[in-house]
Amino acid sequence: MKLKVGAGLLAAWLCMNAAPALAHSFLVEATPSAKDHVASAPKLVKLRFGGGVEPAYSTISIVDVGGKVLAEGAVGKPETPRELTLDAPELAPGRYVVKYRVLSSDGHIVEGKYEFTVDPR
Ligand SMILES: [Cu+2]
Repeated sequence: MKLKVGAGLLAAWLCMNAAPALAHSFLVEATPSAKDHVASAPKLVKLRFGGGVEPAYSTISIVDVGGKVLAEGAVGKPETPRELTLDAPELAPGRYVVKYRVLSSDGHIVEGKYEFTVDPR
């Protein structure tokens, strides 16, 4: 039993550290993207992954610089199985962090985060 748990943890670790060539569902495109400066606040965050993801077991959050979660959730559509979106609340100018933790169709959890900035008008 102990061995089984250890093997599971190792598999998860391997997934998160493996090269993209191994086809796990890593983030391949994001809107707004990392380090983006956007003139007007985005209406939603859209993440596209390299493989299918399971919306029911995935979460995207928008967090302010103080660590406060402003929005959380993940919406997927059957016609775009590699994409997840999250509606954004009204965002004042400033820096924000997008965090994601998604279940890839291959059964692995993929997580990460990045920052974007809403520029002052
Ligand atoms: Cu994987």
